[in-house]
Amino acid sequence: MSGMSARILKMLRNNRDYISGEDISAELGVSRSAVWKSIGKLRDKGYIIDAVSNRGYRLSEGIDLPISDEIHRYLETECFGSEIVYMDSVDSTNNLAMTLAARGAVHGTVVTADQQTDGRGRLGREWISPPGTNLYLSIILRPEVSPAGASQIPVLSVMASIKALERTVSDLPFRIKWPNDIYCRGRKVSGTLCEMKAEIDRVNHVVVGTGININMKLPDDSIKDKATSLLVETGNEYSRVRLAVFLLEEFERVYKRWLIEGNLEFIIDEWNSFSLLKDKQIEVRTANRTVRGKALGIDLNGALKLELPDGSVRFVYAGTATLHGASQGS
Ligand code: BT5
Repeated sequence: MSGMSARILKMLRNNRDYISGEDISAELGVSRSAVWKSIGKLRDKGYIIDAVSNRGYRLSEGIDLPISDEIHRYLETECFGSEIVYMDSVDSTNNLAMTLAARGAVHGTVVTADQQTDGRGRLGREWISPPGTNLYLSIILRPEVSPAGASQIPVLSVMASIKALERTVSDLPFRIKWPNDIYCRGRKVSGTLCEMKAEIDRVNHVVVGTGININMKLPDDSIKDKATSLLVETGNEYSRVRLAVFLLEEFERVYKRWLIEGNLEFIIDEWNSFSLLKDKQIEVRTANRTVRGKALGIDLNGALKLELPDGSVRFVYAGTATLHGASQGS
């Protein structure tokens, strides 16, 4: 947003009543037609600005786009989200974040978008990302840990997502499905895709991309029976901006604690208490095999502990889990 638009927006926000074009142009030292043009640009961005002759302009309401100005109105973090890059449309916020990270974007830089044209899930799967409804947010992290240590970050991010969801709607039964999905009443409401650029002993950067279905009506397609949204579950709409703020605040809190503690011990019990799979018979598909057993919860490294039929315990570091005998996504 241009400097003038931002200053006009600030004046409108600070005045509950109408403010005349004359007063704005005098305050900013610009012509009235320049003021008019900037008001037009703000409207193009989605701000609803009433204009009444002889009275002037009034901001009717803010907008619910996860743009920097809106998020920064509420955000109380040290560095998560200190820089926010917003796109009306992007192939994938993770792609853009990886590019920006490679060009040196600072730790905590966030990329958000109104829609993704090629939103990605894990293993090349698709993430349905329509405009005007959901949150698509990627954050660039530069942890000073080994690549193995960085693989614990998805545990932190999914915990941040579930806390952000609970802050938004306190009475829905959100559950974590290992490794990084959030379900509500048997359907997926959020997913996270973590990507990393590393050398053998050193992490360059990690990008954590989270999608949360907020105001999406169920699309009439392949995910209809698997997905849900806060709107579908409650009948109410929720602010994408506020959810982005909650997510960044919760993520920074848990991330800072993790850096101090040096492992996941502080979070394991809480994570397991949210687990959809704990103590259930499940099936985990890994890159080259399918393992069945009873899920015992996660360990210090974020691996899933699985009790096999012969009583031995196996640690699974990556894969896709389903409840045994249930369809994918249960
Ligand atoms: C995930 O993958 O759940 C990770 C999703 C990460 C999306 C975010 S959005 C911001 C950032 N930018 C990106 O490009 N990605 C990240 P996975 O566990 O592989 O689940 C993918 C599966 O979920 C698909 O195969 C569908 O079955 C289902 N799915 C697709 N879109 C969905 C949606 N909007 N809601 C619920 N389920 C969906």
